[in-house]
This record gives sequence, structure tokens and C-alpha cells, in this order.
Amino acid sequence: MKKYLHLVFVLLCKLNTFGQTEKPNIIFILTDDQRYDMLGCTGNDLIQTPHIDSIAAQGTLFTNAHVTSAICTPSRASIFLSQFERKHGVNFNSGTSVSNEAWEQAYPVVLRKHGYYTGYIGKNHVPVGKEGYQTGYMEQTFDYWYAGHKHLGFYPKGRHSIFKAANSDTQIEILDEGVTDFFSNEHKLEGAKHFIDERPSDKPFFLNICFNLPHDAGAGTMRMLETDPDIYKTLYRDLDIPLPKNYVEHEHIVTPKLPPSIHFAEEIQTGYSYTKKPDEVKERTIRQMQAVTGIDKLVGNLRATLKENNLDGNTIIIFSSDHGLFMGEYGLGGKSLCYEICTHVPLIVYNPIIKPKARGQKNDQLVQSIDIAPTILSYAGIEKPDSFQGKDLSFIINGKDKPVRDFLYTENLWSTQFGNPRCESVQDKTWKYIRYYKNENLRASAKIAAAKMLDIPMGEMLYKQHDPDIALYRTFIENPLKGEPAVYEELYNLKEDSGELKNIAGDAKYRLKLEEMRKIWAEKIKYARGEGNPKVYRYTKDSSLED
Ligand SMILES: [Ca+2]
Repeated sequence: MKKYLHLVFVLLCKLNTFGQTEKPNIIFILTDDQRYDMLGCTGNDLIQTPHIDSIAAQGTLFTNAHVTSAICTPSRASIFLSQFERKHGVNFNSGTSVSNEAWEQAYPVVLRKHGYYTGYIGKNHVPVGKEGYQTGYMEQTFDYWYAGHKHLGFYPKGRHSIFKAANSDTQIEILDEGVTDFFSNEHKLEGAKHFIDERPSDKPFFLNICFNLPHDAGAGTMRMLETDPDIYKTLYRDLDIPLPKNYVEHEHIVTPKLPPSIHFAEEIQTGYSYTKKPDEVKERTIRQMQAVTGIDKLVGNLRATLKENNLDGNTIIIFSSDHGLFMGEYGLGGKSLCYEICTHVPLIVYNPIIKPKARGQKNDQLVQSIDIAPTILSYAGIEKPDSFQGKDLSFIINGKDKPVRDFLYTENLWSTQFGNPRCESVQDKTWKYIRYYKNENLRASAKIAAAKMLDIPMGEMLYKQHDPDIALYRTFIENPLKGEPAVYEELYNLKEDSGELKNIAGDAKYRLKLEEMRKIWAEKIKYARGEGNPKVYRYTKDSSLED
């Protein structure tokens, strides 16, 4: 009997076509600036996301998932490397790129080394290799590449030549063409880069699909063109869009959320000034909802493609966002701070082979974006590199509920002319402590005034990185560990105050709790920093036109 079974197994293996292997195929969809509440399954009653909701209904929705840094570049680097920013050392203001040595341990590279056929479609916002975005190094570390570095815009053809031959004009539909091309294996899509002639039939695949939406760099450039799919023209426009809970109109701000001495809120990039006016917030909300519904449609197409190709029974789908976004809560716009609106993201994992009783679960354990890579490697049967700082979540997805960690740690090191202070946060399900440092950055308004006076190009003045910036960023990393004092602290009871409205750090009643949280912060920041020098290269190119 054993012999017979073995024969059947061998025959089955031989019958495998692309992706039908013993190891699961894995697809990871990452959206950009999508808040936790921008899905039907996370409680949004207005948005239509049936396909993503269906993945959640058949898999695991993590209801307490947080990123580690709430801004594109460091958050995405953290996901790739399973490291806190304080360890990997790459941000818009760091003047650095991920070194080849560090990238060797990025999870897609590890998957490829272990026999996975790997693809990357969409937006990349992590500079990798000696000349970062310029060299094409990152591209070559995937087998299939149909992506652009930095922002794509809503109409990517004009911004990235790789997409110029696409049939569609709109971002989501262009990326959908890439997904179709990846699965067809006919290499028909002009522009897409294939680094091997065709996919080996006996390999499992990994596909990363990364959007530049609902990010405002995408949604803000929507033009409701005649040629746009209807979703982006008419959907949600007949609804009465409510303002976010805790929204404060700019002119009605009485007490700023943070002291003006540490948070220069007026220096925010103009791209986020729409949060000042209620009508503009509603317009941007509609566009974001349209974009997310467009992404949902792509997810529906993807699942249909998996089914047609008989891959649906062995393909894990993961969905998350790189961080959240203020839409005028507390009178604020943008992101990067340690508040829930910035760090709390949707995280959904659907694995078709898990037991029925583990399907459709909502799990509130404390999980982080750095856990995605170890979870992927675990399902792929690959040991995680020692450099990883995240945890394998597969036991939860498989139906076993137990704590992953005692506290979440998040941080903001993107402290620049645009006014945000450096801060770190630790939290469990009830208590959250945030710690802020002196903000000595030169203000954007001063740079803009000087640029105007001397006719210096604004991009050079605001977005160029120089060697001294590298040194400054290193002090941001190291100084809190060397005793730099906090100049402001916040303590919230998340169970009673999920909106983080009432800072009780100064309340004598919570003195002991505050002291306890400070101790936990000291422990967690040390862990986040890790040991040794960061594995980065000097990369003092323009940081980006926007974050
Ligand atoms: Ca982002």
C-alpha cells in the first residue's frame, strides 16, 4: 500500500503544471496609505469591497495589526526585511539605501533562493543597492518585474516608461494587465521584464502586487477622464460622506493635538492641506473609496484567474497596507506619527488549506507588519534568517489563538522640515505610551523663503539629501538609546479612549502606569535597534518628491 501511495505521489508531482506544487504559492497585495477603516470587513458601511471581504471571511482578519513606521519607505523596507527601521536604517531622510548584503535576506530574495519563481508588480518605494532606484539591481532580484520606483500616479504611463505599452491608462487596470501577464506565461506584455525565459513548471510562485493607491499621490491625480472605468467617475458620488470621527476643521483648532514647540503642524507638505477643509476631505474620501473598490475588483479578477488555472487550492493570499493616514482627525493631515490612525492597518491572510474551523476568524493579537515575512517563509517551509525581528503568525492563521508578543513597538524617524517630531510608542491592548523628542529641524517655510529669495529650485531645497543628513539621521536612531530625554509624553487607555483624545500622562493617578510603560519602552527600543552597524549604502539622491 505504501509503495502504491508513493507511486501516486510521484505521478501527481509529475502532473504538476506551473504553481501546482507541494509548497504553497503566495500572493501578497500591499496597498498604500490605506487606513484600517477603509474596507467593508473592517467596519466601513459605505465602501464596497466584496472580494477582499470574502478573503477575510475565509481566512484571518487581524484586527490589531500595526506597522512599525507609518510612512512609505521605512514601512516597506521593514516589511521586506522583517526589521524595525531603527535596525534597517532606511527612510526618506536617512540618505541611505538597503545594501546588497541586507537585501540578500529580504524575504522575496530568500524565497527565490529556495526555489520560488518570484514576481513584483506595481510600486516600489525602497531604494535597494549602491545607486538605489537608478541601477536596476532590485529588478534583477525578481524573476518577473512590472513595476515603477517611487510614485506611479493615477495614470502611470507618463511617469514610468515600463507601463507605456499598457492597454489601460489607469493604475489599477495597468497592474491588472501585469497580473494577467504573470499568469499567462506567454510574455506578451511589452515592458514587463522577464529574467528567465519562462516559468519552470515545477516551481511554486510568489507574487507581490503593490499599489500607489489609495495614496493621495495616486488618488489626488484622478481626473475623471472619459476613458476611466466608471468606478473612478461615478461610484460613491451620490452618497452623503460623513467627516471622520474626531475631525477638526483647521480654523476651529483651539488646542493643537501636540505642543507647537515639538510639532510644527503648519509646515506640513501642501499635498495634505486638503484636510483643512471639510468639502475637500469628503472629495478625497470618495476618491480613496473608489480606488479601494478598484483594487477590490483586481482581487476578484485575481481569484478568478487562480481558479481558472486550478491554482486556487494551493495559493495563499495576504492583504495589507503600508500605514494609515490622517483625514483631519485632531486637525491633522499626513501620517508618520505613532497614533492609531497612522499605525493601525488591515492585515488579512487567506490560506485555502487550513481547517474549516479556522476560517473567517477575527483575531486581536498584537501583530506587526514585520511578521508578514516570517509568516510567508514559514508557509514556504523555509527557516527565517537571523536578521528577522518579526514573528511567524501561521499558528494563528491555522486556528490556534495565543499571544504573539506582549507589546507593540512603533516609531517615527521621519522628522524633517515638514514638522513632524521624532517619537516612539509602546502599547498593549489597553495601554499606549508615546514619547516625543525635541524638534530642532529647520522649518520648510524658512527653506522655501530662502529658495525664493535666491531663485533656488524648490525640489533641490526641500528634497535633496546630503552627507550631513546621514549623520543627523544616525543621531535620531542612537540618541534616545544614549539617554536623550523625552520632552513630551502621552499615555492613553485604548479600551476607554480608542480615539486617543485624553492624554493621561500627567495625571497623578496613572504615575505608576507611566513609569511601567517607560520601562517597557526602554526594553523595546533596544530590541528594535538590534546590534551592529546598519547594512546600508550612502544614497544621497533626491529623497522623493513626496512621502
Ligand atoms: Ca504609504
